Amino acid sequence: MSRLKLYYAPGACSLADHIALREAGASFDLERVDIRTHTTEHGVDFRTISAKGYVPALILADGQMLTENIAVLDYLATLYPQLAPAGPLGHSRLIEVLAFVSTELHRAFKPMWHGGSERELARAAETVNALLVLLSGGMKGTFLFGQEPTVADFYLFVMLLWAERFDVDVPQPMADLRAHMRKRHAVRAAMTTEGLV
Ligand SMILES: N[C@@H](CCC(=O)N[C@@H](CS)C(=O)NCC(=O)O)C(=O)O
Repeated sequence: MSRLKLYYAPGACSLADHIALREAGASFDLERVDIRTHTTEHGVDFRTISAKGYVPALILADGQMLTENIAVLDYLATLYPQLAPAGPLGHSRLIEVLAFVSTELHRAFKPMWHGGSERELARAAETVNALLVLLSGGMKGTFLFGQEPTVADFYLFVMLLWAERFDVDVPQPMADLRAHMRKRHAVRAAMTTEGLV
């Protein structure tokens, strides 16, 4: 059995998993991946490690690899229940939000990351804003599920950093969530390690 190991790219969606590991106080290793060249910081072709070629990829204590952010964040929330919403429907609600963030919100940024036309960028910004308005309507407190953040907030936080980067307007509760998240020790540590601050 060994430590968890996260393959990440600075500021990418893997930042959510990185934050989760730090918030949980986990012992883990990190390896940076250049997602343009698919090369790890040790000069290895990342596609020989994960055929999918994208981050996050989490190596579990028994050596298995887990990919797909919904699965990785769900795994971390199961391992560290303080990062999951409570209640009988907690797990289903968590998956509901993770799926929304992944398949609706994350996907909506594609034109911004992949050189969309002016028109596509404007439409993407509108979509991101509308999705965030929808999500903020269901917030139960400062964070999505109340006064403590869960892995879903970490994923959402990365999307809110991307919104800032691409000058997308976000509703006030989302701007507040982003500001609260930024103040957290684990978040600052993760962002500093990734060279984002
Ligand atoms: N389906 C994957 C997508 C992950 C993803 O889009 N990762 C991006 C960074 S945010 C990446 O590594 N892109 C590089 C590539 O696709 O080659 C998931 O949900 O985890």
